[in-house]
Amino acid sequence: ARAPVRVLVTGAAGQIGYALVPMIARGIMLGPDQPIILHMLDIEPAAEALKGVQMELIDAAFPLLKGVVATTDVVEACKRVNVAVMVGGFPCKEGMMRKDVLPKNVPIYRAHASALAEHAAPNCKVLVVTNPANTNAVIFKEFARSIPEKNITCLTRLDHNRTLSQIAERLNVHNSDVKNVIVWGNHSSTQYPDASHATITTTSGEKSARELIADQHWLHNEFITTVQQRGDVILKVRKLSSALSAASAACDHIRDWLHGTPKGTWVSMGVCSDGSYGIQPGLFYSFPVTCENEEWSIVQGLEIDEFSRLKMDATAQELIEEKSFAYSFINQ
Ligand code: NAX
Repeated sequence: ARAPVRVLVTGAAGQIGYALVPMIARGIMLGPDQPIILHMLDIEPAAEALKGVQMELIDAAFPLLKGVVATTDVVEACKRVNVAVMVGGFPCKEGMMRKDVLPKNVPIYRAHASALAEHAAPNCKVLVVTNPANTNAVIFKEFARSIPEKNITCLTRLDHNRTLSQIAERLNVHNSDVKNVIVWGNHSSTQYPDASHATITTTSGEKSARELIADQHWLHNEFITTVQQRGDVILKVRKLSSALSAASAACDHIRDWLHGTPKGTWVSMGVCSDGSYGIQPGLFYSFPVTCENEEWSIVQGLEIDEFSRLKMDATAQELIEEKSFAYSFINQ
């Protein structure tokens, strides 16, 4: 039998946590043959609720779930974990700016990153979900110097999946027939959902999405804004931010990272820029990546037209500003 993998979810008593932990326990993140020990961290005010989640996990009698650690102790939560999904933190409520949550999340990320750097299993893989996700990843990296930057990523897969679905809906095909969309940049309203390299599987072979969608105006306008603003729309109608789709995207992200992306297919992940596509090194920026042997690499050599260049630079600019704003708190 395989040794269990320890998966940490911070903020596990929150709404994404509540959707995510059963998915992990069912094998959706790491596969149907991989036993799991779940580590769940939350804070004192949520301790009772966390206990309740633990009880429900027990009641669900998941065959793959070999143990549950539910705690408000950061060190206990981080011990020997192989995968860390960072969802805990101060959420961005309706009407709040991303700028407002950043100062609240710096001390939280400092504590979690230091504890993981010291106590996690070697080669622990980290996924930052808490907003502002890209910049929290910068903060994480700063306070977890012993964790290789290759092992730190942030979630833009939800935006990627939203992009796939918008294209599928427009062409009246299933989302599994659409591949190689890209979300560039920040997980924010400046993100650039890009279908210029996307292809559609049709009965007469692979076709480019750009050719099938004759309406370039739609591709350059409504398509982009619909994806960019999808989170706000969900928040308005549900009175709560996206949770099940975020949890599902977190599973997709980790699964593809550890098990590899299918041949000829890429996904979007927020990773530390190495300067690819002219993006400032050190920014956590969403790129198209392929994964193999538990490592991601940025897809190289894609042709970038003038429209894309402007959008990619605008979202990079926002990340540069967020990063320097974050450093004003990191250096305090
Ligand atoms: P909730 O407020 O429901 O849950 C957050 C949980 O974190 C709470 O249970 C809270 O007690 C806990 N928490 C607070 N401080 C903590 C600390 N110091 N240590 C451990 N736990 C702590 O928010 P939820 O809707 O679950 O969203 C979580 C985060 O995901 C938010 O930052 C949200 O903005 C972000 N999102 C990111 C997305 C992405 O694609 N990157 C999409 C969905 C989501 O909006």
